[in-house]
Amino acid sequence: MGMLDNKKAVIFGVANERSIAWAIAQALHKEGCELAFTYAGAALESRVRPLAESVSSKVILPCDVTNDSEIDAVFENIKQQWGSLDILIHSIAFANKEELKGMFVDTSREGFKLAMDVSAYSLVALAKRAYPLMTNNGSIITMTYYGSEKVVPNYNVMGVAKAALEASVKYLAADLGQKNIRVNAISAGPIKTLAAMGISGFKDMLHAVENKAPLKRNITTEDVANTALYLSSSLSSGVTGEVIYVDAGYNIVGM
Ligand code: NAD
Ligand code: 0WE
Repeated sequence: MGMLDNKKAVIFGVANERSIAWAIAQALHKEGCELAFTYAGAALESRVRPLAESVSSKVILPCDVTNDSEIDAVFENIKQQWGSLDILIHSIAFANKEELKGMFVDTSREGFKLAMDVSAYSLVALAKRAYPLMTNNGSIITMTYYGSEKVVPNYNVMGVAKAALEASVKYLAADLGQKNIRVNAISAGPIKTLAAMGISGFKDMLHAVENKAPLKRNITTEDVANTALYLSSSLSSGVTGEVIYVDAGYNIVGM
């Protein structure tokens, strides 16, 4: 008997087997949850489809979150195939590479808009379509990072987008609480995924965490997935609008 037997989850943000969203998908699957996956464009389908099929997923759909009609199609499909939805995992972020180096003051208007659209507004756009399907309570989970609250060199416009994402979590939680839908964020420490590739100094950040964090180690996607499982299940039935740190305790240390 699994903790999520008869539950249905849609997962946004698997790019490959290193993705945080993939670890979360596996943890939910182990507990008996049925899964739907989306991929961010044709180029990723060949990566995502085999992963999804390995956890018996039958609903695998394209979804670039900057495109409202693709988002509509995902939830139309879920409505047709499942009739209802219990869990939504949002594990998506994007900024142009040039915005993730140099000075924040040089952020372009277009770069700011794109980072905000993909990394923050997308949670609102997905929640808007998901909540009518969450008829028997629900849990919406997104991924954030400490750079939303403290200045992390080079995180730049992504820090501003994550601040907007975290504020959106609170406003969504306030709206959807009356429908018994909970909305929370996980603030993960740095992990070497595709989204960390080519970030200069990423290795040094991993070493800084090992030295400073109370647990004296970096976190894994499995650490994040365990907290996502808690937030997906009734174990967290009284928790909404929160940011939960899965960062080996890094954020509590002053020096
Ligand atoms: P990842 O590259 O595996 O996942 C990012 C996902 O965003 C990819 O699947 C990509 O396809 C998707 N995406 C980008 N643009 C999109 C668009 N327009 N439409 C739909 N999908 C789009 O990397 P990850 O580290 O697993 O990142 C997942 C989440 O975790 C992100 O929100 C990231 O900010 C957050 N996070 C990552 C770390 C880290 O150090 N890796 C730490 C804290 C939080
Ligand atoms: O949220 C993130 C990464 C988000 C991200 C990464 C990329 C790299 C490739 C968004 N957009 C892009 N665009 C690309 O073209 N993290 C929390 C990981 C991360 O990224 C950083 C970090 C950390 C930590 C960037 C600079 C400094 C620290």
